[in-house]
Amino acid sequence: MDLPPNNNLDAYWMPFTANRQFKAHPRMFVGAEGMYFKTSDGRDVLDGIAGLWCCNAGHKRPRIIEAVKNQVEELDYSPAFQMGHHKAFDLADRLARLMPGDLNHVFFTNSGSESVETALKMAIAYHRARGEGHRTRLIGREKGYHGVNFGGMSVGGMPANRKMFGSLVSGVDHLRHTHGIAGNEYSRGEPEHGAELADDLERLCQLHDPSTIAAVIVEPVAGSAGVIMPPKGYLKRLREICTKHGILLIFDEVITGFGRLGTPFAVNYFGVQPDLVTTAKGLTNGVVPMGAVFASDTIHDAFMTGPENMIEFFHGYTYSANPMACATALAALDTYEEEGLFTRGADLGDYWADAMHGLRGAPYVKDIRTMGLIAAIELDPIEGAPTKRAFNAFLKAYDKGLLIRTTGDIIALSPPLIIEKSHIDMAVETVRRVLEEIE
Ligand code: PXG
Repeated sequence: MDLPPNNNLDAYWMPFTANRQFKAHPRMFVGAEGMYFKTSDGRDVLDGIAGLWCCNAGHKRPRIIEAVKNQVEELDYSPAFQMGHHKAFDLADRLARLMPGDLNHVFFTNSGSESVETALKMAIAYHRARGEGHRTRLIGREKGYHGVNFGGMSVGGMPANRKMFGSLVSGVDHLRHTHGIAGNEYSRGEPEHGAELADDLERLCQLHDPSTIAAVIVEPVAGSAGVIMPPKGYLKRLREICTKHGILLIFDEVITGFGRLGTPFAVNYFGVQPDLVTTAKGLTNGVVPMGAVFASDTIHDAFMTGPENMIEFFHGYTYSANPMACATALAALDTYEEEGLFTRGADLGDYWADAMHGLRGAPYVKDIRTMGLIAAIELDPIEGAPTKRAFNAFLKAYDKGLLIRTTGDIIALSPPLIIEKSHIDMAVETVRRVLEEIE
């Protein structure tokens, strides 16, 4: 392993990383192209997770490189407040056309976490704008992940991400999760059992009174907590209950957006229409940080009242609709469209699912779940040492030339959508050998 020029790994405090383990055994990338990363010791590593679920068109894509180069020469920055530039409007318009239904308004952020904060604030402010200022409560779900800022952490339901950070945002409650339902093991696509878990929202409506609830936020497919697919009919039922009680439904599509399920968005896949959608990651192919929140006409229009010289929504970021990000996103959309990547997950879905489910019976495997180009391989934990087996698998896979993600004792795979069958075969065979070799 080549160390950086000054040989010092100490100053960089790495995010969501076992810093001491990493610095004792660093894993450094020095390049990337197509489906592969190049390591500092000269090896090619197959990208099994699209960077971090974001490089949906793979790496070093010509259109994107070109767009970044041109943009930095043309307009490097443009003030986000009270000023505009053409690409921001072009991009918003294009995104609104891509998103089904009346989600016709796009607010730009710089990350998934910021998209979530933005959507939660929009929901509360929307109710207030129409005289329902008593609707302030936010409902998330156990095992949900909505980024790391205070709102998203509070509606999130991953205990490790919450427990160190005090009392969080008040007025938040959580639906029960849908993981581990008997009869749903080894599911392909939507699992059969558990739609009735959506009725948990009725329980929370009883408890808090629905008139106090502003919004429900869920990931259509939960990613970070270990790839948990919604039971058949679950999201539809959630929509119905929200509508019945005047509660907004937010889909957090930071992972599912931009082709991950074989459709442009999970909204297309499930045919359920939320009021707000949060995105990031694949929006720019991961190349420049950017997020986008989609809002329905109804929500947007509720803000567009009062004197015309007044700011309607007191929210935004210095880098909202940053020109570099907009140019990159436009080039990423071009690439996705030209290469049919929004639907490639559907075309390859059966091959992917067959390959992944072929790992049934490999050592420690207790469940496998697939949908689009996502897979979870859930392992039996080492007794008394949760997460260790999967982390060992991660290290071993990296040594064998495959990048995977692990969460708890679950292996997650979500490769670039340009993946070929031969890569899928390689990924599966590597995981199999890893499971045969680890303890
Ligand atoms: N919402 C969802 C559903 C996410 O998955 C965020 C919000 C936050 O996005 P930012 O851009 O602020 O990180 C995410 C991020 C993993 C993994 O492997 C998942 C995420 C990030 C990094 C790793 O589980 N999700």
